Amino acid sequence: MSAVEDRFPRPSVMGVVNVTPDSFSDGGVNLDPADAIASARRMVAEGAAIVDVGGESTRPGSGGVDAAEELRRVVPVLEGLAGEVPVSIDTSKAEVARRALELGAELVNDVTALRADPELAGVVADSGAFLCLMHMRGEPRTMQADPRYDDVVAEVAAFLEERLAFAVSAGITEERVCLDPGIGFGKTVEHNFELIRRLDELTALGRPVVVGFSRKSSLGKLLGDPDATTGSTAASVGAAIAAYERGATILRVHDVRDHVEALAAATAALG
Ligand code: HH2
Repeated sequence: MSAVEDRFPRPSVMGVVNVTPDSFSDGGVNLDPADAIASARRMVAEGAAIVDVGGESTRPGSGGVDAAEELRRVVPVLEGLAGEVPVSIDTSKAEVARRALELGAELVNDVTALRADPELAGVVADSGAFLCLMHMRGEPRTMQADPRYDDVVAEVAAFLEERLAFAVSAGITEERVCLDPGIGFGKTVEHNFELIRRLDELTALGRPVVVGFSRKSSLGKLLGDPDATTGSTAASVGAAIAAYERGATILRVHDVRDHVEALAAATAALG
């Protein structure tokens, strides 16, 4: 069983395929399985190391869907990609993860960091899959209502350290786990940028760090629109390159080609 850092050398790109009607930046684009499968294939052709398939939006204000609906959305896509495209399943539900792993998914990306479904840790442990543990303050429905921290980076680091210890205590191999500060999940614009600026405090936990700044509203707000719900590709690329320079291993992005090209240049320049 390889470690995350062997399977995903720095920098690796994770392409986002949301099979949802309501995701914040690409809702509806890939709701038809044929469209989602085509998007995933294109992302891998453009240089993505893996595609993250999700059937539930976690955008601010979102209420979530049940496992049956999530499975209805993602299973045809996973069946279409099986054996051909490396897949991560973006889910918090054991039932969805179990089915996705049967269909060949190699990574479970849980935005609740194993807090939502008590059975998910066992599913990941038994399968030997890779696991991404993400920080979120509160829940999607309410998380953007006045988020406050004394020290956002210290609090995110302490949370991720605790969740990593929990995962290991549940039988998950530490080398298979990566950590994610959860850009936009219960954080202000300033919190999000501070997490990138001080990303070394998260890489110090000893596990590869995933960053998903792509298209997030903080980028639109930074550029002067206080009501922005998304950010541009150019701003996304800028944030991704900064995160890479500060030590991120996996960049979770919607616009794969732009990020792959920018990261190739950044890697060549930074050495
Ligand atoms: N962001 C989103 C969803 N899943 N997973 C990780 N590990 N890190 C992230 O930053 C992250 C994530 C939200 O983005 P998106 O999937 O585009 O939107 P939605 O949740 O509305 O489907």
